[in-house]
Amino acid sequence: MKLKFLTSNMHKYNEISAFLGQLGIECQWVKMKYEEIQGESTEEISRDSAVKLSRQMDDKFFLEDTGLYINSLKGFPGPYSSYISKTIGNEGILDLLKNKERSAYFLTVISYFDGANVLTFQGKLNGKIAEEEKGKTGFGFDPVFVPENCEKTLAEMSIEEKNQHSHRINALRSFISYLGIED
Ligand code: ITT
Ligand code: NA
Repeated sequence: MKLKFLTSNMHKYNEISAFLGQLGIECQWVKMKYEEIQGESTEEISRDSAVKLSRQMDDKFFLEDTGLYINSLKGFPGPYSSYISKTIGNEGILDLLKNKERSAYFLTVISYFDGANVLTFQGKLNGKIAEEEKGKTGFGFDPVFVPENCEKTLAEMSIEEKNQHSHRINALRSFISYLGIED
């Protein structure tokens, strides 16, 4: 079996293809940077992107959108995660959280175009924002995110370790279970 994953982000591709590879599923990288709407939820951004791209793709594909939701900031940056990562970055997040409660979660919404319709699948990872940046693997907010029941940030983990409980892989599990594949 083969699945097409549309993303500009090599790290996302590496995580997803490592997991699918173990199940004997080939992940084909459609490397493409696309315009996203500034939606009000990760779900809306993900779905809107897939609906628009389905008009120019002649085959089934999936993509995903991910956001970091910080509870004491009422879910910020959430759907603004791309912008915040590019502007204030991890240092800015740490500054905003001085003397604040640090629990947070990642949310990934996979949108799958099945040739006719777009279906969505969600995955979540609970955790907290670290006191300082740590680790060199991964990307984005990984150096400041410590998953629940872990001592390390996601950036101190290998892809295999991150994949054991990540938001992205939780969404992927729900997606492949819909396709009738067992992991
Ligand atoms: P696409 O081409 O797939 O859209 P992207 O890098 O633009 O790739 P997103 O819009 O989904 O991806 O990501 C929003 C922000 O969240 C962005 O700054 C990412 O670096 C960050 N991010 C996404 N997934 C992450 C993860 O697993 N760990 C840490 N940061 C992540
Ligand atoms: Na994106």
